[in-house]
Amino acid sequence: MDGSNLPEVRSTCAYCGVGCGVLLRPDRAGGLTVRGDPDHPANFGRLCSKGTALGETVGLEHRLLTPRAFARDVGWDEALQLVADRFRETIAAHGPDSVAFYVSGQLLTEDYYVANKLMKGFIGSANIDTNSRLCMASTVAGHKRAFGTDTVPGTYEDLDQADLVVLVGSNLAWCHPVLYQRVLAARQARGTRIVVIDPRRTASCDQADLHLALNPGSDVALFNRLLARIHQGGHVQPDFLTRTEGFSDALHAARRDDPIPTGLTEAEIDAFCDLWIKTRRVVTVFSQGVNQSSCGTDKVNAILNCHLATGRIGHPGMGPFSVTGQPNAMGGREVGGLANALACHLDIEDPDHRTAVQQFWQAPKMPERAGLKAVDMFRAVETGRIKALWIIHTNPAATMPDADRVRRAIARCPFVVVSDITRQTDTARLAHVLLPATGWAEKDGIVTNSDRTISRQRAVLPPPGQARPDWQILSEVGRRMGFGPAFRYRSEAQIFREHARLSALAAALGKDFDISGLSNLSDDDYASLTPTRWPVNGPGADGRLFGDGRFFHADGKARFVPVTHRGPAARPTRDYPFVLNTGRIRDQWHTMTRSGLSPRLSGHLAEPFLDLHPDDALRLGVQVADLAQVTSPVGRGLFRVRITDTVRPGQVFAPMHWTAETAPASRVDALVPGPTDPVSGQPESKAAPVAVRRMQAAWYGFAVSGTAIAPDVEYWARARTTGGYRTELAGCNPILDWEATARTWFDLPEAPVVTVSDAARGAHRLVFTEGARLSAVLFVAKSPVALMRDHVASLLGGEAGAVLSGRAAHGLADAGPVVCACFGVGRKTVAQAIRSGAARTLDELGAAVQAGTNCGSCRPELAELLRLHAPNGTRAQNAPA
Ligand SMILES: Nc1nc2c(c(=O)[nH]1)N[C@H]1C(S)=C(S)[C@@H](COP(=O)(O)OP(=O)(O)OC[C@H]3O[C@@H](n4cnc5c(=O)[nH]c(N)nc54)[C@H](O)[C@@H]3O)O[C@H]1N2
Ligand SMILES: Nc1nc2c(c(=O)[nH]1)N[C@H]1C(S)=C(S)[C@@H](COP(=O)(O)OP(=O)(O)OC[C@H]3O[C@@H](n4cnc5c(=O)[nH]c(N)nc54)[C@H](O)[C@@H]3O)O[C@H]1N2
Ligand code: SF4
Ligand SMILES: [Mo]
Repeated sequence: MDGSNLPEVRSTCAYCGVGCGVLLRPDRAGGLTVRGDPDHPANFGRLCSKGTALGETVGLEHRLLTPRAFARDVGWDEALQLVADRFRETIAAHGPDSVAFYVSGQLLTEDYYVANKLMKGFIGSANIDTNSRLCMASTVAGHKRAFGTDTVPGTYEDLDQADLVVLVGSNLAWCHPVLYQRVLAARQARGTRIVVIDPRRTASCDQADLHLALNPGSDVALFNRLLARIHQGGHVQPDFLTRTEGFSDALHAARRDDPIPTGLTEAEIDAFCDLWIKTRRVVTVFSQGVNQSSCGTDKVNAILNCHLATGRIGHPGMGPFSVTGQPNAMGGREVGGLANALACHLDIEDPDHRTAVQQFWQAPKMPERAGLKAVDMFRAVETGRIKALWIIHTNPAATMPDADRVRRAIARCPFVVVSDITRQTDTARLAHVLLPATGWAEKDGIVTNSDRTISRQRAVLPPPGQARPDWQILSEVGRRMGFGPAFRYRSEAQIFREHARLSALAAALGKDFDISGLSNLSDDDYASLTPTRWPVNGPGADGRLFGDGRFFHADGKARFVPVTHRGPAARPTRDYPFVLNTGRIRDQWHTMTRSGLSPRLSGHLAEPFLDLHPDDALRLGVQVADLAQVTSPVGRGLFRVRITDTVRPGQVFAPMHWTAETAPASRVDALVPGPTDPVSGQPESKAAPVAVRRMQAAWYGFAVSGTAIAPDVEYWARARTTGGYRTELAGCNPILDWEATARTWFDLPEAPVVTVSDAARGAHRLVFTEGARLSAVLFVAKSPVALMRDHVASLLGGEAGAVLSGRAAHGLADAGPVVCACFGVGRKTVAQAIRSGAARTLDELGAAVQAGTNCGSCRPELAELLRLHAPNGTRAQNAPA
């Protein structure tokens, strides 16, 4: 069917906190086309690989489409009544603190507001916490300590206008790709310098003038040195200092602190301090390398101290800039989604704030103390203190630290409700009640991005099956629990207006979060709302705050916080000599329930991996493509080894994305004990002591199949391909009958098979056909299977002939793993274009093979390939994007 005449609808990308505007056109067949919204102030038409591939992720195959209770499909009425009854009974028997909600920075503002209102205002407990505890909590706490409010002072324009951008614990090129492109554009336009502070050499280092590979957890020591140098050189701004308190204590602490723990040379530290000090327009961008740390809040304040001392805050091109991760991480902070917050930046432990909100909501009771933070919440589930738990829009059985323990705790909880769009996730498998939510393209609401810009998300597809928006599900449970009048919402617009009205009250109590200018939006205004940055009333007319020296502590001043180096809570030991760092890859989103559905996103990095330094690999006797067994005091995991000097000796890195659904032995959070920051309660997800050794596999395998397989072997990892799935396999026990085994795995009891075996070498190839078409193939070997994987995967459903060789058929080029997701250009294709001399720059590469010419997310990797493969004599140029 031709959908070209359907109008495009403006919405916001489903993924990261950049909050790019998208134009969506439904194709009438359940699909979508997506392009960047040229008018959206976050992206002006740009998108990254994930945004570009959104249309590939809206299929219904994996969707939860009906409510389920105790393993059977039920109607909404039964499901909602069951949830309401069980929560009410539990509260009646054990008090309001015996129940909890664990929610998400991916909820829309309206969903989030209703969840928070139900728990804090009507159930009367503060036991609602969010995955933002694993994400932004240290920044929230650091902002509050310094500014008296949790507010990001700057705007995205500051990145365009900066002369120096410092990325601290941020892999912006992969995690906020469109902002990274804005930084690169500024570099081209005004020569903006880039410094990266990260123990790892990441894609964000590609264009950096300086990369400081500091020791994990030592950021405080580095920024303390910077503060001392700022003072020593006479660069403190005396006027601005009058708007602050506590400078001398912070300076004293900074001077006493020693930069030795950073592991950096004096020359490196000097180069950084000199550049920072001499460049007035400096933006310090920080993210999870700062937040996810047992000293994360101190890291945040160490950075803020330097900006406060120099008055470099709230003016064009300068300021500290915490980039938010999830699409509505900021909105969650606005509605008070954390257990220690109240709506609209108000504080739960302030009696005036509590009373104001209670009156506004006409709430029966309000908790007087903060509720349980995520890690403590799941401990309380474990000990049985929490007896009913509702998990919404997040997958804690995979992403909480000590994930096996969390999984066991949830499994023991007497009553677990999970609202999700995906039928099977690590968490959904543990639910007594499963509630189907509408997904990104099917629901309306608001998100707030990293620079406080409020944007509309708009439904363009009908709700599938019986799915309902999260706010409706929450409101219906609220009504059935007996809180009728407070939850009689008819629309998202009505909820948003209520939230906006409440913000007027917060403003009257001296808070900066003020969107009261939006409280009279008509339904039509709401429907057509264009991106709007808060505060909508009050200060910050140019979108920036604090430039005027007005802060939100009682005396209107900012606070310096004295901080000293502590480093990670657990240090490497003889038994666990490595530090495990974890994080993200370019083309996957968290637990891959959505991005993992896209074949082109899955082609970039198709397997969980462990980056290991060459010296360590040599010492451990581990070779490229071996599997590594990683153990920590709390768990174990198996990962494909990549030997690379992007990590330092003694440090290893593994991505967070794989789960029991996609690679059950490779759940990285099973390894992370996650001690927490004492101030923010945020777990340390990036510095777990581990041991690494080579897995002694009896055999390795690689399979391609039309349907998903989940074999019962030590290791498997599955990824989507255009025609089906590819699965990596390995086992410790010899398998005698490969044909029988493969038939079980593929569920092909009768299909014709051709087997080629070299029993002496333990090598087998099994090719299953249906008619003349290839339906599944399995390669087995005693060592890691060497094979043109992407090529073999592409043969599925086609002629069976060529595959037995495992090499590209004559005349067919093997492209290698996808590097450019937009045009599906493989690594080998790129390397060949470079080696042939056809491409010496990124632009020439684009002209030759199209790679990097659409979203640009792959340009850092293309630049790396240019360096690697440039033929002798033609020095690859590091052309800016
Ligand atoms: N492709 C993709 N993009 C995403 C997401 C995704 O899943 N996939 N998720 C989104 C979300 S929710 C978030 S929170 C953001 C996260 O965005 P980022 O924070 O940029 O991503 P991470 O890879 O988690 O971690 C960033 C870096 O911190 C470094 N690091 C580790 N320890 C330290 C340390 O002690 N000091 C310093 N200075 N650095 C350290 C790591 O080596 C890593 O490169 O990404 C968002 N964007
Ligand atoms: N080791 C380690 N662990 C980490 C991190 C790390 O860097 N290292 N990062 C942490 C961070 S920063 C974050 S943000 C978390 C993220 O971790 P999670 O939030 O647990 O991961 P997601 O995969 O985003 O889970 C979202 C879930 O919501 C479902 N969903 C999608 N759309 C909807 C909807 O509209 N409604 C509902 N109800 N459900 C929906 C999806 O199917 C999926 O199951 O992980 C944290 N864990
Ligand atoms: S940078 Fe990419 S993932 Fe993030 S909002 Fe923009 S298009 Fe979406
Ligand atoms: Mo996050």
